[in-house]
Amino acid sequence: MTQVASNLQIDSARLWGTIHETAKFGATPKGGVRRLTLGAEDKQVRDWFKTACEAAGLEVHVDTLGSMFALRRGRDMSKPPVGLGSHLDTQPTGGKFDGVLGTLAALEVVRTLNDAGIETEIPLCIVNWTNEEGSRFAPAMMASAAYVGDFTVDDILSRKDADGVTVADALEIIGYRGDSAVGAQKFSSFIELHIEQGPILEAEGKTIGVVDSGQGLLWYDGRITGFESHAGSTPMRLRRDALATLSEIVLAMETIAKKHGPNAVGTIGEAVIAKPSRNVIPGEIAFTVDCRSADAAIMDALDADLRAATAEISARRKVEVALDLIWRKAPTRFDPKLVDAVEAAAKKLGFSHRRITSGAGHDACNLNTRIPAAMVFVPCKDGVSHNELEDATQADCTAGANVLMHTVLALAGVAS
Ligand code: HGY
Ligand code: MN
Ligand code: MN
Repeated sequence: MTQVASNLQIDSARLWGTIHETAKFGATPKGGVRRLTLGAEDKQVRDWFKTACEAAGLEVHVDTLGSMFALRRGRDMSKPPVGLGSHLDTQPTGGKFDGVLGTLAALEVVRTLNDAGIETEIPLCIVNWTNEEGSRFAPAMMASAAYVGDFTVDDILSRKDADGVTVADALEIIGYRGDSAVGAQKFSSFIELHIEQGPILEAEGKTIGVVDSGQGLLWYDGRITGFESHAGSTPMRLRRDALATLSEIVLAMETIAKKHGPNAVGTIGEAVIAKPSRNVIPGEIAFTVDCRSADAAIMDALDADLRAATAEISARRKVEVALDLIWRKAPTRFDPKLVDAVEAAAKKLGFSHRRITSGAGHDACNLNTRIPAAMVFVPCKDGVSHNELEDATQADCTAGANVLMHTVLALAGVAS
């Protein structure tokens, strides 16, 4: 690698500036970002991103599910590019860094290589994956899951949000139903920079997380059918109360996750009473469950225990409970050679680092089922994410982007 390349550093102020510039698309009063996938704010940031990529000399194409691919030519265009990037959509109470850091750091890497006049041996391709968050449309990491064949494109296009809008409609409305076939863009490898979204790196005073594994996920749609009746005249012993039933299920989920802990978590993140009224006993509730573990056997145990608990609660309360497993993502073991490349870059740049498992799911976890992939983590304040208070330091974001860049240069090679 040339001396210039070997000592290359990204432009910290420029990266920090782009993170805060794009945070205005969906900015919330508490300093967060609400940018639900394929909504108006997502269109704004996508348009911004396309313009910025083209200004950096990249060829941008969009696939059927709206994922954006920005290609930087290399000396040997016969080789599939090294992929780098993440996502620009956020949670309803999202922050400035989840997904955004990895996508904009990828752009910063390209801008830095352009400034230095460095051509890589094999091409690079920046990616903004559609709907990583899975909040508006399930599942999470939706587009990268379709890219690796976990779901058909038609199945994903038909997925509906709470208002009955399909993914296909939403893509048309914002003008991002692209021409490229899903999966057409090939990669030799994929590296994703992301905030840790957990407390470990900050607690240990480590700058870089060398991510070697990721939790598996189980997502369920639940439906409880009890019986609406008068809140005043129905004796307690005759009630079939859907919300009281759900309350027991929520506490059972917490007990089950703790039983299989520390390597297990469980959350009921959504619950909707069909026809709420203060003086009617809730009869019908839709809810969601998110269970995770880095151990496949624990995932199976979480599933078995949750089903047993809901069956017992349902029978005792004479209330119907349906639990539909809509998504099972196996635990991730990232490609060892790529993990080593990330670790070597962190070492070379002199950053404190440690191997770490990702508690959150990421597009790189899907990519890793088909091509070599790995991730770089940096700390976030108090380990908080999926919260408007999400925060990270400029120094850590810069360190992460430099590790990303030097990992990518090691994988892509430097032609000149
Ligand atoms: O749910 C996740 O782990 C990711 O933030 N979508
Ligand atoms: Mn993310
Ligand atoms: Mn997220």
